[in-house]
This record gives sequence, structure tokens and C-alpha cells, in this order.
Amino acid sequence: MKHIVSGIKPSGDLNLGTYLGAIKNFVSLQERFSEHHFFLFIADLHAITVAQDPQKLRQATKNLAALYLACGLQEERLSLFVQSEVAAHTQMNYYLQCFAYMGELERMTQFKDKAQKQETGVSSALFTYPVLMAGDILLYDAEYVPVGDDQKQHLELTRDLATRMNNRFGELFVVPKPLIPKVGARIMGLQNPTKKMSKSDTNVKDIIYLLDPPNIIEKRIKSAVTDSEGTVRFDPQNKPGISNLLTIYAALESLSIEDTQARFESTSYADFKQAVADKIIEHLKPIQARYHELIGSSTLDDILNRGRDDASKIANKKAQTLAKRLGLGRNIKPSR
Ligand code: ATP
Ligand code: LTN
Repeated sequence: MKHIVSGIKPSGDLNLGTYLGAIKNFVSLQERFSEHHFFLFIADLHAITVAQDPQKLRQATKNLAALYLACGLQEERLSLFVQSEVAAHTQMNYYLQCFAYMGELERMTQFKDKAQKQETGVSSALFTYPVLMAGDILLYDAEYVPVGDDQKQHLELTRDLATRMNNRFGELFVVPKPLIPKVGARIMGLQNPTKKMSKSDTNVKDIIYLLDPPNIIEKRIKSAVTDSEGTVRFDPQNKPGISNLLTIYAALESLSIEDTQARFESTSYADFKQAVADKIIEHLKPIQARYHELIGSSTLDDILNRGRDDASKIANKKAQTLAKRLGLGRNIKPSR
């Protein structure tokens, strides 16, 4: 069976950016790729590349798992798991680090951005983060990896590493392809529409969290930055605020930007903002209800246990195959 793999860091509460750039896409891809099995995980090993409060991290891991499910993924074709519970991810990270070059990691723009923001020093794991990510993908022979626009460069590195290893050690890995949504791949901050809406951002006015109540959603959208032109038109260069709101509406409704623009061409900014807020509230209502059902139930742990076991079987086998090709250890039959 073919595989699709992706992960999200439990680095803070989930926001509309992660939802539209990643999770909503997973849900529609499950319908589009009906033959594929999905391995989706909570990337807690990635989260600790920058400082985290352990208690908050554990809570965010649980919350993220519940939200993934609440967004409507079909459980029969999904293995949902916590990355650190599948030890092969850590193992693979080390093996692949031996083949990734400093030069290629130094080019990663996410590293440069994140390194600048660290106040208490930059961990070496932040630098090698893309290698851990490559391992996450290659362990499962993923054919496709749905991600937002900011992960493109990491996917390119993954493809390079897979090709390099295949050339050197014989066919080992499927070379994965990114799947980046046409609309919603980069949702911007509401107050700073030239900056990505990000989980680890501290300015809450930039963000809509998936669990925000309707009054907060309405308040945030109404105070979103716009411009003085007064026409609802898509022009990210000159009208980043309005263009971001158009993108949010289009992505929620699965419409093209052109059709969305046509719908609001002669609408005032105030009415347009109201329509965007109403759409977000309507869309999030069933997700929030399902989340609250799941978060306190034992179903969630059952699903995560099953996901961990499914993932471990495949991932352990792949890590053992690689270890063998690398000449590590003794040449004994791999244990099951
Ligand atoms: P952090 O701020 O801690 O780096 P993040 O908000 O960037 O986190 P991730 O866990 O790194 O979120 O991202 C999970 C997925 O969501 C990735 O595929 C990423 O590309 C996508 N994503 C994150 N933010 C956005 C956004 N603003 N617009 C579209 N997609 C996004
Ligand atoms: N690095 C990604 C999260 C992530 C991921 C992955 C996505 C970790 N491992 C594997 C796809 C496949 C991020 O920062 N958004």
C-alpha cells in the first residue's frame, strides 16, 4: 500500500494557518487518494529543538491529537501517533546525519529565521532539524508529503538525501513529493500580514486559534489590518491584509481566489470582514464540538496506541534495513 506522511509540531495551540495549510488538506487528500494509507504524527521531537515547558508540551501533544481527529480524518486509513513514541525516528535521525552536509543545512531559511529568534542559545538539534524531518518521511516510504509552503525547502533536502542514499547503498527509499495546497499554503498574521501566522508567535492579535470562541474570532477579524483603497481585491504586494482575508475565505470554502474576489467585489470592508468571521465561526463550530468530546475520552489514547504500533512495525523494519546496508552491528536476523 502507498503511504502519505506528515507531521505537525505541538509547539503551541493550533491556529487557522496550520489548519488551512495542513490539516484541511489532509482531510481532502484522504478523499482524493483513496488507495493510500496516512501516517500522521505529532512532531514532539521537533518541538524540543527550541525551549519548551514539559507540562505544556505534553498537554499540547494531547490537544493536537484530538484536533487532528476532530477535523474529520477517516480513522480506518490513518495511523495517528506521537513521534517520540516510535523510537526509529530518533535512530534514523542519527543515521541520516552521517550523510547530510553542513553546507546544505546552512542554506535552510527556517533555521536562519528561528536561530535569530532564540534568546538562550541555538541548539544543535535546531540546525539538524531537517534531517530528523527527512527521516520521518523516508521511514515510511512516503509517496506524498502534504505541507505548507514553508516546508518546501526541507522536502527538497529530503529528496536529495533519499537519492544520495539510494545511489550509494542500492534502492532503499521512495523519493517523496511535496503536496502544497493551491490556496492557503501561507496564511499571514492578521496584524502583520507580511509575516506567517505561526504557532509560536506571541502576538495573539495576529492569530485565530482553532478553539477560539466566536466573539474572539469576530474581534480579531474586525481588527485585522487592511488598507485605504476600499475595494476587495487580491493583490498580496499592495494589499496584503485584504488578500490574506480573501485567502482565508477561499481556503475555507474550497473556492478559487478569483471566484472569491468576484463574490465580494462590491462589498465594503466591514461587510467583507463580517462574512469572513461568520465563515470561520461556522466552519470551526463542529470541529470544536468534536474536539471537546474527544479530549476527555479514552478513544484518543486507543487511537494513539494503535497508531504507535502500526508506525513502529514499518519504521523499525526500515531502520533495521538501513543499519544493515550501512554495515552496522552484526549480520544477524532482525528481531521482529
Ligand atoms: P512554529 O511557529 O512552532 O514553527 P508553525 O506554526 O510553523 O510552528 P508547524 O507545526 O511547523 O507550525 O506546521 C505544521 C504544518 O502547517 C506545516 O505543513 C506548515 O507548513 C503548515 N503551516 C504552518 N503555519 C502555516 C501558515 N501560516 N499557513 C499555511 N500553512 C502553515
Ligand atoms: N518540520 C515541519 C513539521 C514536520 C513534518 C515532518 C512535516 C516534522 N516532520 C514530516 C511533514 C513531514 C514543520 O515545521 N512544519
